[in-house]
Amino acid sequence: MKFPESFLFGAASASYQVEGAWDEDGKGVSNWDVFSKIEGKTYQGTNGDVAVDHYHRYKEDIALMAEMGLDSYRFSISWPRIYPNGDGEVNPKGIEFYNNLIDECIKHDIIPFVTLYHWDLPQELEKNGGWTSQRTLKAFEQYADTCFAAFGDRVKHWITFNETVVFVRHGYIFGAHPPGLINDFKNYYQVLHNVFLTHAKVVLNFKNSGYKGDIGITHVFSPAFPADDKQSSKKAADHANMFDTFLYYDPILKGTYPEYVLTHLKQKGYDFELSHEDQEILLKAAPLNDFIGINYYQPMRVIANDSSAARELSREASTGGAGAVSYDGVYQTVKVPTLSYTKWGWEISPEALLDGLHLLKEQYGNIPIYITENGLGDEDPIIDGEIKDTARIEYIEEHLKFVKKGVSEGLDIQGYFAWSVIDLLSWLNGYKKQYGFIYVDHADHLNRKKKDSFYWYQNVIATRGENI
Ligand code: BGP
Repeated sequence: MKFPESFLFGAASASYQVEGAWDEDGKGVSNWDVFSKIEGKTYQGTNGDVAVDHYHRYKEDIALMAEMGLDSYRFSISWPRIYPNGDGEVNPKGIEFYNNLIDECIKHDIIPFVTLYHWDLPQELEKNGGWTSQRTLKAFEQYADTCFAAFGDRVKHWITFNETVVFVRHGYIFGAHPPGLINDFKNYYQVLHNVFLTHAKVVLNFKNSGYKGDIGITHVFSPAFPADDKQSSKKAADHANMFDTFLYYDPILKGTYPEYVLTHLKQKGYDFELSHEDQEILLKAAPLNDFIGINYYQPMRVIANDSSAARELSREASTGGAGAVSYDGVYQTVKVPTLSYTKWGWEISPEALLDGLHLLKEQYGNIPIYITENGLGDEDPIIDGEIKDTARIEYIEEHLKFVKKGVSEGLDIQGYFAWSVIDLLSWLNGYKKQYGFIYVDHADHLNRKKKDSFYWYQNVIATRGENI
């Protein structure tokens, strides 16, 4: 069986992780430009000042994507390039850059799939309260409108936010992303709600303005499964799914928050402001019928946290490997010796992706889905100058097999974007953790080189995945 003709084979990136040119052509400073320069926050002090210089090399990169045969390129717009201060004056050079990038994609028959927010917030807004402040929420609506008006004639697929729960949790609980706060639970839940509300408003604005195209949101997806058959582990997995999946899928797909979560938050004094008007807006924008983007890397195998162990707070502990106490202290993720893991301790389980998608279908019906990220972070072996990333090929092939199975079972999966199209800056793991089909030589002027996986994916796309 081949994948349907309309299925998009793509690959992804994000502005801060690829562009560089951090202070060029009128771009404002982002929160990551500042945060990455605080000692100890990133791996070996790496930052995105230059990244892989996609800003200057986008033509070369898109030509490579075209050679690979990509149907679609998912990239994000850097908000401070468009609005250097978050709101106020538009930077024409920022608009020009994304016009060029989009036109270059279209010239090569590559569909641009655009994320509005992949974590680089204008520092001016961060400084003034970030996502806790009404100014930021308003400014995002304005920024989104500006992008729809400038690029909406050519962009037909929009993602409002990338992985809300990740940037908010890392920012307000783990101290590992800006604004670098630790255990600020009250703001954590309030900010989650602020972002979901802003998403809903932007969706309604988009629809009411009559733009053509689809608009969705991308969530990380880490379904939880009990690590053993103890009743306490089952309960822990249910709790994890409530707080780590349904808490952020429900407001988008149902327009409400899970009662289980709201009750817990009230008991702990972490309940957030949810006005009647906000509730109406969430309900109006839900269910989000266009699509939901899913970033899938790994599931969680969990047991109850019976000890008094608290979560360790460090950059390393925030990089997602199994074997940590949950952020709320209720459960622990565990490494199961019989399962396989990446070098960074992320479980490799294509089966859990499909099981998880069925779980979503049970909860929300057969919603249109794009897998907006999936891939293997590795240190690729270089043998005689060739990049032999066999492990990545196996990883993606196995996941695509289960995606195909899902399609054949009737799940509405409309596309698959590998993370990442090119080696790029990992937020907390620098350039050491590679994900791309295209290698970037940091010792030789950031020259690009095709990996084995490049040729493999080229063949998958050309044959519409028939041999997978
Ligand atoms: C997702 C982010 C991506 C990317 C990816 C891999 O959470 O949306 O931007 O970073 O994870 O993560 P890492 O680089 O930590 O391995």
